[in-house]
Parts: sequence; structure tokens; C-alpha cells
Amino acid sequence: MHYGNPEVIHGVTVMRDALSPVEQIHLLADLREVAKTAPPFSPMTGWGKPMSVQITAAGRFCWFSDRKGYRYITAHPETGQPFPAIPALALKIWRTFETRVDPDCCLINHYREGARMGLHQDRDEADFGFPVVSLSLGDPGLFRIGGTERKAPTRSFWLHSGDAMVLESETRLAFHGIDRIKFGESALLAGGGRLNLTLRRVAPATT
Ligand code: MD6
Ligand code: FE
Repeated sequence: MHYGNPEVIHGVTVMRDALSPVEQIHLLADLREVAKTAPPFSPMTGWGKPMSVQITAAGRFCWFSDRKGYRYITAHPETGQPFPAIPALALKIWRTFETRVDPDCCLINHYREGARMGLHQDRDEADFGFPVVSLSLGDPGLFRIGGTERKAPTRSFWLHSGDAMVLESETRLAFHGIDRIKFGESALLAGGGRLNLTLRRVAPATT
């Protein structure tokens, strides 16, 4: 198997197998530790319905949503505690794409059977000059990406366990989402499902 050769798929930089199978197991173990300190929760959408994914985070910031809207928070909504440090393997992947600054948020999305994520933009960060780097673990997810306007045409491709993907420059503010996952295809997660990590810089580089 080849590790670390980026390709461009529908305008997006994808590094297939950025994490080897053994690295995926190590990262998963780190994420279990994160979940002990910062238990996953289901944020409310603007419509008052819980999201189908469960989220938690590592690093200074976590994305959060409730009836008041969405925002980044620095204390866990249930425990009130700060979020644990970003796992080293996730940092390593970020640094292969962005060397100017480290991420201050590693959002962790957990997709169980039937979970999806609607088309959205990530635009609550201070500096869009920094990328968002995603890492996928477990079952494949069908990733959809369009343009910077919601009505622009979209295209989709599968993200597999170990793949890294980078949204930067023209795709940094592109609408994107996960249509569905192929539940039960990967043996990595004991109960099946998919984990997605998105590493990003929320605060300006100087803070
Ligand atoms: C997911 N990903 O793959 C959802 N956002 O589960 C995202 O929302 C995302 O993959 C920004 C950059 C990369 C992403
Ligand atoms: Fe996103």
C-alpha cells in the first residue's frame, strides 16, 4: 500500500491512506481517551431537532449549536471542563499540509447507522487563509462538495478509513456534507460507524 500521495478529486486535495492501519488503531485509542474527558453529545439544529451525528472535540475550541444558533465554545456543554489536547497523530497530519500555525480545534463527528450531515460551509473561523484538514476513520462516507453558493452544482466521492482531505483556497468555503455512510463495512470501530476529525484554526494565528 502507498501512504502519503495526495491527489485532486473534484478540486479537493485528498491523501488516501494518510494513516496506516496501525496508526488508525492508535488514533482511535487516543480518541477514546478524549471521549472519556469530553463525552460526545448531539447538538440541536436551528430547527430544534438533534443532529444525527454525535460530536465532541479536542483542542481549545469545540463547535456547538442550540436554539440560539451555532458558535465555538471552550468548555464542554455537560461537564463544563476544557477539551483535552489534540492527539499527536492528528497534529502530524495537519502539519504535513500547514506549517504556519497549529490547529486549535479538532472536531470529532461520530456517524452511527443512518447518520448524515447536511450541506454546510465552515465559516466561523477567524482566518480562511488556513485550511480545514479532515481525517476519516471506520466506515466509508459519501462526501458531497459544491461551490461557495448553496445552489452551485455538487459532486461526491467516497472517503475511506485513513484518508485525509484538505479544504483550502477555492474549496475552503465550499458547501459540503456527508450524504450517507456504508455502515458495517469497516472493522475498525467495534460497533461500526464512522468517525470524522476536522482540524481547523478557529482563533487568529497571533493568539
Ligand atoms: C465529515 N466533514 O466528513 C464532515 N468540513 O464527516 C466536514 O464537515 C468537513 O470534511 C470542513 C472540512 C472538511 C470536512
Ligand atoms: Fe464541514
